[in-house]
Amino acid sequence: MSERDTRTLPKAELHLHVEGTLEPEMVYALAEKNGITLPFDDIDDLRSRYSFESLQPFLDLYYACTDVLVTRDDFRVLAGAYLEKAHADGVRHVEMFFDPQAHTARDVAIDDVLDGLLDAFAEAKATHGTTGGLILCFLRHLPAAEAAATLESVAHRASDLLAVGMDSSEVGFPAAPFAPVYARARELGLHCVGHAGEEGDPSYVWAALDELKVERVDHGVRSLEDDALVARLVEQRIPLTVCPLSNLRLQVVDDLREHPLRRMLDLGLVATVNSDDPAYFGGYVDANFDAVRTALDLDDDALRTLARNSITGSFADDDRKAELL
Ligand code: ES4
Ligand code: ZN
Repeated sequence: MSERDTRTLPKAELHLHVEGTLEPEMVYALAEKNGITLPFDDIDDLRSRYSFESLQPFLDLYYACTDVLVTRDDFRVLAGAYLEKAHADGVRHVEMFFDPQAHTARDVAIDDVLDGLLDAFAEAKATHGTTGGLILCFLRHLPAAEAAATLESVAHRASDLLAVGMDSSEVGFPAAPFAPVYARARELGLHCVGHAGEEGDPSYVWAALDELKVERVDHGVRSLEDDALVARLVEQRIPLTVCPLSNLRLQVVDDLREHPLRRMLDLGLVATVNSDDPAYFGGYVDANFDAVRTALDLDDDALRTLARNSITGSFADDDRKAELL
């Protein structure tokens, strides 16, 4: 299958941080519009910083750039630009992460964040028929009490959300304190997902499953170090939202030819391919498909399985899944 063909495969994107779609040009345009001084000399200086030794240096840059997002329209424009690119890559359904605490900490109203993102989804639905929704992520490096307060602040709008998730720094930040927040999210009718096993060892994936009761594991690549964990993920058909170019750029893998994606498929795991933070990691979803197709020499069957997994692993309703499969 050529790059042209992977692009036309109907697929869902299940691991995409909308703040991670902030391209350098938009960072500078929004900074100027909103009167924000950036901690970089200029756009070229910003561009020179896109090489990361691990997750944390990336997150530091990601949060610095996020500060340019202020108004409802900023969020609409950001998400709208992503949804257009995703459509061109054959993405028909998007479950989009956002980090409300990165915005409310700067006194941006959470309603403006939600409304701007929902505006973009409404436009994409009208223009392209794109379906999907929002996944509110808790920042795991902050106290669970702050996550709980964030969730309560939008509890009256739970129907505007699809799920809750958890992201940011992983190692050293246990999941267990967030268990009551996840229980509350379920009470509100929300699905539950979470980042685990990106940099963290398999114990982080066990904790996401057992403490948070996640229905999907975001990344999860380190799960392969634990056979019992793999057996559990296969048995329960828990989807893993894998992000190959992210793993390469954050040095989770040294070389894409060593990426565990092919082994994951061979083991019967429900693996999917996603772009994570495409503005930072060198490409949107089709670039990720293309990179693993080449590096792992994936055949057409494997590529079709990955696209199908993204649809079956989504929270779309059965009618929509049937349409896309
Ligand atoms: C993230 Cl790649 C990654 N890992 C954890 N948290 C994140 N937030 C945005 N991108
Ligand atoms: Zn992520």
